[in-house]
Amino acid sequence: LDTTVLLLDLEKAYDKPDGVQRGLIAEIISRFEKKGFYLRGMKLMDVKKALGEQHYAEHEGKPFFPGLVKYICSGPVVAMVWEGPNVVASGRQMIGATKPHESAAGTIRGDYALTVGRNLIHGSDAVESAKKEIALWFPEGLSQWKSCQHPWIY
Ligand code: RTP
Ligand code: MG
Repeated sequence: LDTTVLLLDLEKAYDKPDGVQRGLIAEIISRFEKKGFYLRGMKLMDVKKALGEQHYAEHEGKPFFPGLVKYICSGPVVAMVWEGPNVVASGRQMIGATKPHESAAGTIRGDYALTVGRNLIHGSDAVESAKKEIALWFPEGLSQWKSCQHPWIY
């Protein structure tokens, strides 16, 4: 089974409503639960600059990099690990395109975000990136808790 890391941004944006003010945490978690994925880890945490830079290292040197790191470090995030068949690909579909105006209606960004700089949620873009990101965001490891063993639910 694949796993994926999702970071729900809870930043208090200066110029627009944010995840906390709009109460989107439960909504986003609910979509992944209803799809049938299995929650392996979740925490609310502040993000230090070094972690933000490491997380977005692939974008270092791009003009939006400093602002992106500042953004992810500017408030607490909810870091989650979800598990299930093809969860990386499915998760990216559920999140929607990077630019909210290109995200399909029905996706998280398509339904709740307006601009690329405040697109609510990160999702690992490949199984390999997910492995690295799980190590980065959950150095303490994941719980081995299993919700149930019914074969039709993960
Ligand atoms: P993410 O990594 O956050 O899940 O987003 P993504 O894969 O859909 O997009 P990616 O290309 O990895 O970009 C990472 C984040 O950088 C910000 N960005 N800003 N101003 C810009 O042109 C620009 N381009 C990207 C977005 O917040 C994007 O999610
Ligand atoms: Mg990305």
